[in-house]
Amino acid sequence: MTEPEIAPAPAPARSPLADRIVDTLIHRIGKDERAARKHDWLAATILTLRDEIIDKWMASTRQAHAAGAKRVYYLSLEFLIGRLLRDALSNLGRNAEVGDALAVLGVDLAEIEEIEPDAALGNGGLGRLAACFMESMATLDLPAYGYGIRYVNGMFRQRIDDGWQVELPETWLAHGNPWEFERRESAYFVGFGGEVIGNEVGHVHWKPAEAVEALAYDTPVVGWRGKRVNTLRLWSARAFDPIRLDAFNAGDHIGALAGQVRAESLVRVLYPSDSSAAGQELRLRQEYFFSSASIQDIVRRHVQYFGDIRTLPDKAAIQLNDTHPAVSVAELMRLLIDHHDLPFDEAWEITRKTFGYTNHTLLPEALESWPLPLFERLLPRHMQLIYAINGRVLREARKSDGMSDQAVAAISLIDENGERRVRMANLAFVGSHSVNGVAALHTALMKQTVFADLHRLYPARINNKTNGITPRRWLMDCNPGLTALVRDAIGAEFCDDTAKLQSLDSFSNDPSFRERFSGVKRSNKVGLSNFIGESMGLRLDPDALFDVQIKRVHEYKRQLLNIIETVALYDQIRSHPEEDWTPRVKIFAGKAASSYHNAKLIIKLANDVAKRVNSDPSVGGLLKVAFLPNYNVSLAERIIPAADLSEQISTAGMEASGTGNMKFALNGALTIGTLDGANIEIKEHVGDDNIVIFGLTADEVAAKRAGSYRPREVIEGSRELSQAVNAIASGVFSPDDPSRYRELMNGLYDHDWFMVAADFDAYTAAQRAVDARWADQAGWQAAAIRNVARVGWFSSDRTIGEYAREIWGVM
Ligand code: 7GP
Repeated sequence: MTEPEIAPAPAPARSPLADRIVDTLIHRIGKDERAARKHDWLAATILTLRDEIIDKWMASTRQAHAAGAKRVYYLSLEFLIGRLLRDALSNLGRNAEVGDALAVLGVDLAEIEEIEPDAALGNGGLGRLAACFMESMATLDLPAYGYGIRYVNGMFRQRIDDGWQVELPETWLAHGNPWEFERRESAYFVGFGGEVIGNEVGHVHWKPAEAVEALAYDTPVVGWRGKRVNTLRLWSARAFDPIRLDAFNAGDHIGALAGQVRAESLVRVLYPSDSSAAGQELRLRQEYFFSSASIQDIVRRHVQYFGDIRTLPDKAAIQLNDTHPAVSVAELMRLLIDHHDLPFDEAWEITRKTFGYTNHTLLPEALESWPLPLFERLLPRHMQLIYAINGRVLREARKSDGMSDQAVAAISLIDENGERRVRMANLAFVGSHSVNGVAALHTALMKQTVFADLHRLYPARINNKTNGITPRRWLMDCNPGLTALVRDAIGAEFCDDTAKLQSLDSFSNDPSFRERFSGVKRSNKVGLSNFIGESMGLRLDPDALFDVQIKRVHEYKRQLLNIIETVALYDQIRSHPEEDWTPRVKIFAGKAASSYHNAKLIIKLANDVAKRVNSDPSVGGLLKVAFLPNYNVSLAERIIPAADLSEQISTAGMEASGTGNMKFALNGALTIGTLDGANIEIKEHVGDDNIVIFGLTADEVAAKRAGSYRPREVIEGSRELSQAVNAIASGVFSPDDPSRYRELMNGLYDHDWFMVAADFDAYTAAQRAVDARWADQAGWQAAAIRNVARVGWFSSDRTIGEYAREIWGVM
C-alpha cells in the first residue's frame, strides 16, 4: 500500500513582525528556526524591537538638538535596571503583538522574558531609584542622559549554603548584551597620578603618569507609550596599548597584558557597599574614571552644539546621585580653567549653577571621605582646585555671623580630625546650587545633623524631593492582574497619571470589587507559592498572611527585630495552640555586604529559624519562614504583587526614604512600619486607618541615645522578648554551634544602637493588631484597596517633575 498523500497543515499566518523576528534570527544571530534555542529567540526579539526603538531614539535626539533644549545628566555609580524586555515591550504597547508573533513561531514570550539576565549594576535603593528616574525622564519627554559604569560583574549572586550567604560573581554580559551599542567615537582619555606643571603665563597643566581610555556603551531607555527614548551611557575602560608586544615577544606573556588588566579592573566590579564606605583606592579610581569621562562628554557636546562653554548652566543640569560622582565638581573646574581658560571665579559660578546633589543616607559610615595623601597622589590637580574652593568657602564662612571655629571646621572640605581626609559630601554640597534629601524627614534631619553648618551658611540650598517609583514596572508590568482589575473599575487614565488611581477609593466599599481584588492577590500568592515550592521545596498556604521583608540586610533596617518577633510568635503558638492564630508566612530576602559580619549572621539566623520552624509539626500550617536567595529586581517583581504585609521597620531617623515601601502599597499590601523615611508620607496619603505604625519616633531615638537607655532592663522587663533573645543566644536555633548568636544577642543587651529592644513590645502589639485586622477580611481588603488608590503620588513621574521644575529648570 502506498502512503496516502497528506497535504501539510496550513501554517498559521505569520505577521510581518514574525517575519522580521525570523529574519533577525537568521541574519544577525546566524540560526534558523529549527536550530534556535530560547536565548537565540530572546536575542532576536530584542534586536527586532531595538530596531524600532532606534528610530524613536534618533528622533528624540534630533528634536532636542533642533530645539536647543537643556539636557539633564544623571550621574550615578549605580543603575539597578533589571530586565529590560518586558518593560520596553509594555512601554511601546507591543506586548500582545510580539507575544502573538512569537506564539506563531512556537515561542512563549513569558519564557524568553524569564531568561533575560537581570542587569544588577547597583546595590539597592539608590541604584534602583536611578533606574526609575531614567524611565520617568523618558516618560516626561525630558532630554536626559544617565551616566554610569558598565561593570563586567555587577551585584554578586547570592547563594545560601547551609543558611550562610555565599557571594558568587554575576556574569550578565557573558553572552553579550543585545540592548547596547558601542560608541567608538565617544572615547576619552582619563589620567591618574603624575604632576602639575605651571608655565610662565600662570597656566597650569596636569601631566598624568598613567591613563586609560573610557569607551561609551549606550542603552536606549524607552518612556511610557514610547514617547521618547533617552540614553543610558555606561563607560568601559581600555588600555591605550592593549598589549605590549616588546614584552610579549621577550617572553613576558602576562606582563605584556598588565596595562589592559589594570584598565579593566576599573570596570570589573560594583562595590557591594550599600550604606557603607568602601575605603579602597580602586573605588576612588572608579569614581574619577566615570566622572571624568562623563564631564568630558557633557562639555564636548555642549561646545559642539552651542559653541560657548559659558552657557553651560543654561543647557546642562548635572545631578550627582550621592557623593560617588562628587569629584565631578573638581573635574568640571579643571576643564573650565585649564582647558577653556576661564578665570577661577567664573568657572566656580558656572560649576555651581550646573550641579545638583542628592543625598541618600545620613549614616556616618556612608559619608565618603578620602585620605588626603591618596587623593593628592591620584589627582594632584584636583587637590589643588579643592584647596582653592575650600579657601573661598571658608572665607565666606568666616565672614558670616556667628560661625564658630567648630562650625567652620565642619564646613571645611578637609577633615582635620586625625588623619586628614577630603570630604566628598562637603565638596558636592558647596559645588551645587541644590542639595536635596529624598523624603521630608530625611531632608529635615539633613538640616539638623550632618549638614547643619553648611545649611546655616547656605540656607536656601537644601530642599526635599520625596522619592518615587515607576508605576510601569512596579504595577502595570509586575502585576497585570491588578492592573486589569483597576482598569475595568476606573478606566485606563491611571496608566498615564497615577494620581487618577484616587477614583478607586470608593470601590473599597464595594463587596464584589473587594472579592475580585482579593482574588487577584490570591492568584499572585499562588504564583509565588509555586515558585517557592519549585525553587526551595517549601510548601506554603496561599491563604496565609504573606508578611514580607525584602531589602538589603542591614542592622538599621532591623530584620533582626522581625526575626526575634518570629521566634516569640513561634513560642506563643506552641504554648497556646488552642488560640485562634493567624496563619502567617514570613518571607525574607536580601543581600548583605560581603564584609558586613552582623548582616551575614542575621541571614544565617533567618535561615536557622526557618529550618526549625518549618520542620516543627506543632506549629503546623500556622507559621512558615522563607528566606529567598539572591534578591534582585526580578525577584522583587515576583514577590511584591503577592504580599499582604510590607515590613518597613527601620530605626526611626535612619532610613532616608525607602522605595520598597511605595511598591508594596501600590500593589495592595498594608504597611507595618515606623515613623521613618517616606513611611511618614505614605501614612499621610493612605490615612492612619490604613497603615500600622508603631515604635519610637526619630526624636525619641535621638533622646534615648543621648540619655541613659538601658536595653538590658528593657529586655529583662519583657517576658516575650527575653525568652526569644535567650533562646537564640543559647543555641536553640543553632544546636550545631550553640554560641553562634551569643555575641549578636549580647549586642542587644549592651548597647542596642538600633533600638530593637526598645521597639520590641510596640512591634509585637502592632503585629497582633495586624492579626485582628486580618480576621476581618472585608476590612483588610478595603484598606488594601485604599492603599492602591491613595499612593499614586509616589510615582517617580511626580518626583521627576519636581526635580525638573525646581532643580533643573527644564519644565
Ligand atoms: C538608599 C536609602 O537607604 C533609601 O532609604 C532610599 O530610599 C534610597 O537610597 C533612594 O533614595 N541609599 C542607598 O542605597 C545607598 O547606597 C549610600 O546609600 C550612599
